[in-house]
Amino acid sequence: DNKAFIFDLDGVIVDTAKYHFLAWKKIANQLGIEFTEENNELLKGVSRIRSLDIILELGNKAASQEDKDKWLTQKNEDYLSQLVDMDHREILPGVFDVLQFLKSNKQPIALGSASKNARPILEKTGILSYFDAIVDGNDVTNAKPDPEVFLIAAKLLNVKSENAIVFEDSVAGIQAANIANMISIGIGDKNILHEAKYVFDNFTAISEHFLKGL
Ligand code: B16
Ligand code: MG
Repeated sequence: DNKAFIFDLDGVIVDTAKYHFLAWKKIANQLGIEFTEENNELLKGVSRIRSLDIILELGNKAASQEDKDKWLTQKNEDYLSQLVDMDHREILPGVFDVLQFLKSNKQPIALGSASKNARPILEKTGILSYFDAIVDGNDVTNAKPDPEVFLIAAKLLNVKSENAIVFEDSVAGIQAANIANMISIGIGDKNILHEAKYVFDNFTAISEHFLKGL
């Protein structure tokens, strides 16, 4: 049976978490809410709207929809301004080699990200052409751990769920892959991503032999 490889974006292909953090920290501090890197873990893989709600919950603050919309726009403009100079150097270690290996073995590749900024990031880093399908925050209504994003990707690539392999750095994303009955591969800390079928520190730890055996 045909397989498909689905990649999350932030924290898997590029380390944009640091830029999201700086932009959210500005908003939080503006509202008098303390926001640490540890708090930022809660936002990984989570949609922009839900991220703001989590920050407001941390600070025990209520806000009008109008204010929320204003902060969401401000956060995104700030985040995008930090991506202006982004290029291929931002691609995380080993990712390019794995994409190249899969491509040369004619394996279908998809993106499955919560971000609404996924396309420009793939373009800037020069890897857009590796993807046979892109499913991002503009295409889904239900955020991870809902499996919608990965199910749409598998459908676009015409593969059954059990033949789809998902690379994820967030707990919500691993749960989404598991709920979809896909093969979940965590990229990051084993203790945090213990629900994943396999976990690797990063892509340099993933061998061609392992990929072939999936
Ligand atoms: P945006 P992923 C997620 O991307 C990030 O992990 C998360 O921190 C972010 O809030 C979310 O995208 C939305 O991003 O504001 O650019 O639409 O990990 O699913 O690729
Ligand atoms: Mg991620």
